[in-house]
Amino acid sequence: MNCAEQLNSLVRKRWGKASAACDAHQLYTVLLDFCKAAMGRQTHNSGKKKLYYLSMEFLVGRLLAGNLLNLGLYDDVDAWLRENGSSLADIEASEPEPSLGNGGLGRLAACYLDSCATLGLPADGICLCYHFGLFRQAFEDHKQHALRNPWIESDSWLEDTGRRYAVQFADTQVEAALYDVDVPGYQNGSGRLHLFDLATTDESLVEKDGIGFDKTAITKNLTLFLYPDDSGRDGRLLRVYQEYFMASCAAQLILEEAEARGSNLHDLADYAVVQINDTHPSMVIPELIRLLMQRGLEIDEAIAIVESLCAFTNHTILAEALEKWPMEYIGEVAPQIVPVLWELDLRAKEKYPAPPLAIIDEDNRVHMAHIDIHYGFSVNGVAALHTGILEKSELADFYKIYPEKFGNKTNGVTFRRWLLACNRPLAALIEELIGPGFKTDATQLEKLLDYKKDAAVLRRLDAIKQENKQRLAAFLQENTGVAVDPGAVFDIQVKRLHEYKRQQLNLLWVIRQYLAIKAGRLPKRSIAVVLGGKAAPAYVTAQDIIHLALCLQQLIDSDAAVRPHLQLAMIENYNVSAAELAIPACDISEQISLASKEASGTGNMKFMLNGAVTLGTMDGANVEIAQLVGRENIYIFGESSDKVIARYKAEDYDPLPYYAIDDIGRLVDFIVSRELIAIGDRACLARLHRELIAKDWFMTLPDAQSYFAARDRMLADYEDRPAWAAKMLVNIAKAGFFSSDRAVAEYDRDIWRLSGQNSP
Ligand code: 26Q
Repeated sequence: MNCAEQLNSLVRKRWGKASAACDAHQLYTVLLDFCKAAMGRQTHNSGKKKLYYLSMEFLVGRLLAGNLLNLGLYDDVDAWLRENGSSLADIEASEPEPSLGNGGLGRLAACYLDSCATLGLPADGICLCYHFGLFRQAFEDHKQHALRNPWIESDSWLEDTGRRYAVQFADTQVEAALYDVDVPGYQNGSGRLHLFDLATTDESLVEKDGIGFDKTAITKNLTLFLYPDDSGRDGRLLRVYQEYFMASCAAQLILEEAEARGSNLHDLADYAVVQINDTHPSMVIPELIRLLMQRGLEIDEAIAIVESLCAFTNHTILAEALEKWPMEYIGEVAPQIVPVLWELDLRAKEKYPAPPLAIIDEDNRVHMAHIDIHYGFSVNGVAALHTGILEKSELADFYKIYPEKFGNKTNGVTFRRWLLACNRPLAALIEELIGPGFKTDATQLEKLLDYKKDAAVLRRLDAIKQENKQRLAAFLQENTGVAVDPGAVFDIQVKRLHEYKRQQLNLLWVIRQYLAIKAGRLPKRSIAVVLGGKAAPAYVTAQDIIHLALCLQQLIDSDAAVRPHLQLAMIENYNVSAAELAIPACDISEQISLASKEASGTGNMKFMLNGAVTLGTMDGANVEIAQLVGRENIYIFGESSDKVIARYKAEDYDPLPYYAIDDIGRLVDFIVSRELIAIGDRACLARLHRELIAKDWFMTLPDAQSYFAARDRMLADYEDRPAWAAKMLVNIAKAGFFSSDRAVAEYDRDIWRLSGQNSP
């Protein structure tokens, strides 16, 4: 039977009718079964040694299209759907989107699983099965509201493995249920994502119209949400429960599987390697030691084994994001690991008595990163600049004692999802020009440079961008109500809301542009500014920035004199699916974090790969993008990370002198203008205004002038259409370095060492 015949027969079996008579959801369920059956026929990558990628987040996004693509079924299925009056794009809308991550760190984990599967590496991801994931964002009264995001249906990608694990908390024992999601590699290979759920989780605990619930009912709430509100003690304690629950499940699974493959536990490091994705899974270290001792090993040996097993990735240098849990919390959650932590701390202090190196500080707080660094064999940052800052400042004391542990692994993204699946027309053009080799060897994209002066190719590149803009404009109309001009320059900033990412700087430019248009200075071409991102529910300034964006959106959209020249659209509930629409349509990629604060960024790589030109600071991986494409193909502005770091050290930053320069003050004051206050909430706008002039912790104002100048220059350069298209082409051609295949191969070469140890 060919693919269409198989599908028709599946439809008949399941729904008792012809395919053409099915609705989208019915077709979706059949495709889910079809895809799962195909994945079931694949053999999982296997070998003696296996990687366990531990992460509290795996932001996988929708899985149908990507899985079909990797399985080589995409074109056949799409053709079959079209014969039946539908298309994959229609069907995809029926797939609920899991939101098992906040942003970059979670999406990175998902990209890495795709690459491990593709490269044939035996690697499984381990995470929790959050029933409602990260909240769904809804806008009401120009403010963010948090709703639950249910995604588990009776037909789903989850497979119940039937495996159950006991996890001991201080006052009760709970049962963990293991669900698996298969991860097919591109054209070959496959891996798994293990999701642990608490068997007794009770969804009815959650209030009807929001995300509130009893934080203390651990046996009912443990796997309801990702990273619930942590502003109070109960919320923080729940986070520790989640972390220990995952660590304990992971440790049990690792030992069980290693023994099943023939390990006697003394040789565990020949069978397993653990990558700890930021500090959230760090309790796996004391838990593994405890379990090894329970199985009869001496403490010295147990510690030595775990030291040769665990590797740590740091994703942030923001002090407030570094986890330090009160020992009291850990004692309340899992008293059995407390003596292990004291022992680890004691041994570290005997060798390295300096207080900044301690695991447990004078206030009895446990520094999670310090466990990983002392008792792991590898520490890596996620971009060259970031690793350098870790070594030179943030973790300098550790770098001095363990220089051999440190290394850089610049992030990467999977080109299957972020080019082949989300931008089919561009992928097809590239294949026509340079052949299919780039799909498995991304460095081959460089061959595109041969077409830098080929006017016909450049025109086609531009036409594809145009087609993608049309598609995004239709989505924005639906999602935001704003009618974006498809002929506009598309300027996009989509990412989590955070002051250091400086969405507020972007909005100051929008205000400036609005005022210019009001004063009769019209841009050559209309400009569509697209924003998107969620803010942590307890993060007031981030909520205020969203409020400002939504107020500005209404101000501009309701002004018939401005609307033809400037549009602002803030995507509601920005998620992976929205990213897949926004990124291919982008002309100007906003990567404007305060230098030194964005560890790497990965959106910057996806935009570049899809032919957007970056407007950015010398931060994170932007530095490496600039090196690769050259200064004529990127727009850099703002102060250097060295200068920013020095400023923080001097503690003498004052926004007021910058407020006084040129028209900056006028733009900042517009936040509390009559026009905006008429639309929004005076208190929120005034609070944001005060924040910017009295504090401005992420130094928006010193970079404002150079940002405005760079953005204006970019818009002017955009008018030389062939020259701009050549910049697009260079960006695509140079993106190969940012493939997660390269990143994962580096992890394997320097840290995991799976290749060579395993049979293919
Ligand atoms: C901390 C304490 C308690 C609860 C939660 C957390 C927490 C949760 C999520 C802390 C941090 C995160 C997420 C961090 C993150 O996404 N970092 C991003 O990682 C990307 C992948 O390496 C980088 O590209 C980004 O620069 C970085 O911001």
